[in-house]
Amino acid sequence: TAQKQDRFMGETVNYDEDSVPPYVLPPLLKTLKGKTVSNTTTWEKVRRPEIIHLFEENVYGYTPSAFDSIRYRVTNDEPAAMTGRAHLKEVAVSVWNRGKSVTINLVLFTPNKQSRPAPVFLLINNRGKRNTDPTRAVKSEFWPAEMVIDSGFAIAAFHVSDVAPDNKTNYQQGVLDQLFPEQLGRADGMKAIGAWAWAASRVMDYLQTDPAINPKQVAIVGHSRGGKTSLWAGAQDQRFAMVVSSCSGSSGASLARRQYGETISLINKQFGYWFNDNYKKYSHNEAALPVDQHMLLALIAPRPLYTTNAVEDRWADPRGSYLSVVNALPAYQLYDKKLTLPLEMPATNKPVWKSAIGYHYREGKHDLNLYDWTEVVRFAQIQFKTK
Ligand code: GTR
Repeated sequence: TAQKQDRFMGETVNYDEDSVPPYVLPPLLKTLKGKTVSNTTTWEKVRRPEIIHLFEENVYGYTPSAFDSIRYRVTNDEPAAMTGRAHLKEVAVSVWNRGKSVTINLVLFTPNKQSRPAPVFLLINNRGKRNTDPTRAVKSEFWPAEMVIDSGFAIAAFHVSDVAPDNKTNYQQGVLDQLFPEQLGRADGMKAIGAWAWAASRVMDYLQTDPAINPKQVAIVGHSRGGKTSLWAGAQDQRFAMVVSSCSGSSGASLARRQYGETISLINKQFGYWFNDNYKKYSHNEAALPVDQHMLLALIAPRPLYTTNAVEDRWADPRGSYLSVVNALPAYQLYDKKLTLPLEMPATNKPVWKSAIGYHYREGKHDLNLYDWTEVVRFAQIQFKTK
């Protein structure tokens, strides 16, 4: 039988459902002035901006909205890639601010089979660059480009290291020290996750200009730390028409107040450079956090949201992640009164798709694999009505 607790970084890690403390989530549909949100106008005009502000202030930091200029340069163009099935474009997306620049290298395959602009999945790649190999000499389930192309979607990726290296010693080298150095001196300044999400929006700027892409059908995808980032990117930038978050866990989809698996304290100790400095105040102090992660998911409404968990990934608190979706539902219901979800987690390998919400809990370990992509693609075909 599975261990009910563990030790990590000098702390107890809870894996026992019976030891989850009682908690009260911050209200999703009540404004800071105490007004109940009962329609989409109040949600969009008042409550949604309030919640974004709370996440900026307390978790991920502020995202700068301005920069001087952006330029796109195609560095490789192969109209008959993947034995003719796809058009490969590698694009250098360069962003300039006060005389300095950062370049995000985008890999993009679009399907050749169809003539109309394609929907696209954009992966925030937080693993090895070989996972998104443009030559296709290396193929990986983390980014199964051939399968996605054959399903009628384009597939794209950029690597987080172009933007903010995923390391506490040099995460500053990129967007932060080159373009927005003032962020580094602020307790509410964005750090690595903020920078990665910002970069996803710059890639979105490019995708809006590519005639092979349907700009209204861009799905942002991320796994784990990338999944935390896809949620934050999708929450802020409503041009993302769908958000996919795989095994995002603590400070992603999972409810912090459950303190199950990775807690705020543990993530701050190991990965403090992902979040703003204010987030440190909530280590062992979850109840004081004015948000919980269901409010992040709610910011995606009414757009399609697909989240996943894996059985062997208790560190990411699968149940807390599903409960987060359930608690985000009232925001979706402002748009779709009939939408409901089962209160209990679905069985393993039995995806739940209800209107704009998709979720599955699959066998296996912490990963983004072919099972995940296959279900996500099928869900997207329905959402984007491409089938
Ligand atoms: C873990 C971290 C998680 C998750 C994961 C990953 O070590 O504690 O929050 O981000 O890494 O990104 O794979």
